[in-house]
Amino acid sequence: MRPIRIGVIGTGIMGSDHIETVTASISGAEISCIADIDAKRAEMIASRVPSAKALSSAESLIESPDVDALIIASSDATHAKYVAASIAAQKPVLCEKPLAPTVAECEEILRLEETAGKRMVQVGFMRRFDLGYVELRKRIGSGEIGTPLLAHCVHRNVDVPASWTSATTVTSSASHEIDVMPWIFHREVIRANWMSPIPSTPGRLCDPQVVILELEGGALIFLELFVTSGYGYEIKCEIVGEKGTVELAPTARTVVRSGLKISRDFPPDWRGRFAEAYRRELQTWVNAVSRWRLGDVKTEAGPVDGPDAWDGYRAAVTSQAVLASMSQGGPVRVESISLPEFYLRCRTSSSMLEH
Ligand code: ISE
Repeated sequence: MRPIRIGVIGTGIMGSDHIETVTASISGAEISCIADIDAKRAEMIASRVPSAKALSSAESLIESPDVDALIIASSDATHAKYVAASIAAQKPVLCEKPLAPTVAECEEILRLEETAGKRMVQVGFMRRFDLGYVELRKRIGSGEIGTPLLAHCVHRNVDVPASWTSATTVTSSASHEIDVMPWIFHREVIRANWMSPIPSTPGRLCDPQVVILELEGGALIFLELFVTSGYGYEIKCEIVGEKGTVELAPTARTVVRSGLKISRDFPPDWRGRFAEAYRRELQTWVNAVSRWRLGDVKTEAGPVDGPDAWDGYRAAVTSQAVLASMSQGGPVRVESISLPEFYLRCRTSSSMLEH
C-alpha cells in the first residue's frame, strides 16, 4: 500500500517537530504538503523534506488531492475551523491540543462527527503514549497500591513566549494533566480550584499557579504549574494510594558526579522529554488511518486510536471550570457530562488499543 500522504498545517514548534518525526521515524506515511500563515516559512521547511511541497493556504491543503490525512498544529484559535473543514473533506485529522479553546467550538466538532457518522479526529494528548504514564495507569489498575487517593503533579517550563497569559498556562500546559489524570484514575473531574501565591514583585503572569482537581469518589489531584521556572522542563507525577505510592521515574539518561556535586540534565522543553511519546502517538495514528483506508475498522470507530474529540471536549469543559475559578476565586463545579451513545459505540466497536 502506498504511504499515507500527510498535510501539515502550522510549522511552529510542534508542526516542525511532527514533520521531522514523520520523515525520520514513522513507517507507512510521508509528509506531502505543508502550509503556514507565514508562506516563506512553509517553503523553507518544505525544502528540507524531499516528499513535501508548500501550499499557499490551509484551505487549499485540506482540499488537495495530494493529502490523505492532516496534522493540525496551527495556532489554537484556528483549530476548530480547520478540523471542521477536514471532517467535511472526509480526511482524518490529528489535531494538536487543545482541540479548540472554547467549549462551544468543541461541541460543534462533536456535532460534525456525529453527523458524519464516524470519528475523524484524534487529539494530540501525547502523554497517553508516554510509557511512564502508561505504566502508572497499569499499576493503578492492577490494585498494587490499593485505591488511589491523590496525585502530586509538577509541570514546569523554562520560559514562555511574550504572548502567553495566565489563562494559557491552563489551556496549554495544565490541559495535559487535565486529560491524563482522569484517564489514569478512571474518574471524571467534578470540581476545580485555582490559586496562585503572591510573589514579592508582581509580574505580568500569575506564575506559579496551583490547581486542585477533585475527582468523582473524592480523589484529589494537586498540580503545580510553573512556566517560567528558568532551570529546565520538568514533569513529575506521584500517585498516593491506600497501600503505597507510584511515581514517574526521572528520565535523564545519566547522572554526573563532579566538583563535589551530583547532577542530571533537564531538557529545555517538552520535545525532548516526550520525543518517544510523540513518535508512538504518530505511528499509532498512521496505523489507524491505514487500517481505516483498508476498510479494516468498523466505520463509526473511524481513523482514531488514541484520545478522540470527546476527550478534547472533556478537557475543554474542565479547563473552563479552572479558568472560572481563576477569575471568580474558590472552587468551581465542573459541568457533568456523560459520554454520548455515539462515542460509546465508536469506542467499543473500535478494534484498537485502549488509550
Ligand atoms: C506546551 O505548549 C506543551 O504543549 C507542552 O506539552 C507543555 O508541557 C508545555 O507546558 C506547553 O507550554
